[in-house]
Amino acid sequence: MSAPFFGDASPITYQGPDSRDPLAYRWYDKNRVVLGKRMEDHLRFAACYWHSFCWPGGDPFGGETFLRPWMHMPDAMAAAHAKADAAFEMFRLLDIPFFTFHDLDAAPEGATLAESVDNLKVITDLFQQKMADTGTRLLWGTANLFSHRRYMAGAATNPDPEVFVYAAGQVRAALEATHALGGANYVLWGGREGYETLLNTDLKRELDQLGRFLSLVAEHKHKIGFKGPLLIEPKPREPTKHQYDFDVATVYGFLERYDLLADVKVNIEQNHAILAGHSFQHEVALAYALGVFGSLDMNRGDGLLGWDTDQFPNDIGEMTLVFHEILKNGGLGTGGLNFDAKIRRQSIDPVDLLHGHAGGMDACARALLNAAAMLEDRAIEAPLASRYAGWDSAEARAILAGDVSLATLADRALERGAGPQPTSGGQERLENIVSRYA
Ligand code: 3MF
Ligand code: MG
Ligand code: MG
Repeated sequence: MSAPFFGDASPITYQGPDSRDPLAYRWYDKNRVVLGKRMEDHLRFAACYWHSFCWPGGDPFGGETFLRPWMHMPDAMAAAHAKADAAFEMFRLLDIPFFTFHDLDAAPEGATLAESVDNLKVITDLFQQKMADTGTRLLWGTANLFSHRRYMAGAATNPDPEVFVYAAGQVRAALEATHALGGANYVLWGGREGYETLLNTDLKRELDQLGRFLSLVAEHKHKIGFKGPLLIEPKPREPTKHQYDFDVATVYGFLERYDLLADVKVNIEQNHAILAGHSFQHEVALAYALGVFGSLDMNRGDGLLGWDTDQFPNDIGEMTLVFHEILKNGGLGTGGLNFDAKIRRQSIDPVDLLHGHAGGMDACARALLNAAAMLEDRAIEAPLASRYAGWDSAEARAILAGDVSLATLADRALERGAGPQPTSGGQERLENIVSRYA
């Protein structure tokens, strides 16, 4: 066991809204019961391995700023152990119930796939032991099928079937590691599953390849008895110009075409929604409406930047609307709130990681409370129900049930003379209601 990475930092605890302690929870009180459920069980927070423990702080114009000790150790497996020590130290200090990781975040890539798989097995055992010691659980695991140059033209969608085969090797190992650790879900983000130009891309073939790959993963999931859903993470672009998993609606159509709806749901991320030209609330509402809501990556973008900045969330207004969708649809299910978030490049102190996560958790807790109050008062639900009340009549229900022909409706419209009168949508009134809560 190496020296504590976070020095003498003490565990972060709930101290109430009036606390002046910069490292305290003001709203996140994990045992507080909200709408019949403990806050911790509503929110199911997860810290991700990659941004906090694998990213060195580089950007396109400059390299490492963080200088983490495990990034400068000659023995890659010893470094993986030191990294795991720091990660579990952070989980404990935050009292965060879950974590998430990619295969290559946890264990180093070997000279062959067999070596990489062996490395992952060693670290899976280490995780198992650390999880038993601390009670930390795994929200999801995943495989990195986008960083290595072999994947530059895609993993499942690569023009070379050998790359598809290699990706299958990586995913089997990562899925089995996730299963061994009791993971609640398994994620597939298609970072390179897209294209830069159609001049060198056979789009039809690539979609078929992606459909086949996911079907294979679903088959294997059943074979090993993994119960959680597979989650696709929609994102319209970055790194590729056009990604096949563009947004929730596109992913839904894809899942339907390849008959994957029984096994695959979506993992939604705020800035991916924005990059696709949607609001975060839209993507969440649509996923629930289509029955494919899986989980959330709870980080945000920057309104002035056109790329995915993966910042810790702090827009309480936006999050209140998202939690309202979550609560009215019965909660996160097997999903959770994963901070796929990184501290800024200048935030070089270990304690900055604690500030980022604790602030994000607190912001979510506050938004949850706002949304719960709004829902309990039926503040938005009641006006919504009355707006659609006409559809509750027997006559309207018969239309939706398919019992009435177009000709019958047309004759009815002719009989009714002047026709329906429009009513106000009342948007301003509704926005003001939300402002009372958020
Ligand atoms: C990229 C992402 C990804 C995924 C991760 C897990 C590197 O914008 O959001 O983070 O969340 O690969 O699927
Ligand atoms: Mg993400
Ligand atoms: Mg992202």
